[in-house]
Amino acid sequence: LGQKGATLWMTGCSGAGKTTIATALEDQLVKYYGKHVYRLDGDNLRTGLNRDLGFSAADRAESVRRTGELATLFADAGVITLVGLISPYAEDRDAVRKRHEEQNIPFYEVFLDVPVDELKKRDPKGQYARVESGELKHFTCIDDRYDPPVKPEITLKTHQLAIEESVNILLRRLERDGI
Ligand code: GGZ
Repeated sequence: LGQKGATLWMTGCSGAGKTTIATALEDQLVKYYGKHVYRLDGDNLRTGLNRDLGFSAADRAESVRRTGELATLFADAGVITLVGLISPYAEDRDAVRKRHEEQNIPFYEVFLDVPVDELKKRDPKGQYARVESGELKHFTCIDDRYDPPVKPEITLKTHQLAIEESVNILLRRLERDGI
């Protein structure tokens, strides 16, 4: 039997650390555990598979749906998929969860829970400054809806944890579950 696939779905505001944590986790899973891992995030999806989608509510929903479907296909191929999308709407994330449950694929909703004040301080890409100046509108977690997960499998307060600590929490959970 080959490797068992799974999806770790990281949700949270821009700058919460989705890409950072996913990249660091991918490193560990590949280097020390020899796992087949693939990262799907806004950056590699929005230029290709999702290049027809913008940031309207309908487009974000469709982006989450497509990414969820892709993750289930990867799991079928034995790949551990690390998703990093803001994925702001609870109903879209719940639909992805349901698709995984229907197919018996382990699904972990990972909530990167960081206060907005902290995100504004971090502002690695200057996005929050652009929102502040009025240049950028309908920005998630500022003036566009973000539904915090109600029952996430894992919550990471990345402002209180070192990157390695967050990664270890995820690794321990996967180990515990035999993935
Ligand atoms: C949120 C936006 C928006 C709006 C552009 N709201 O800091 P970034 O720049 O690199 O991360 C954000 C990224 C979010 O893409 P996702 O595919 O993860 O979002 S979603 O799941 O909601 O579809 C941000 C940039 O795109 N961006 N406009 N209005 N983020």
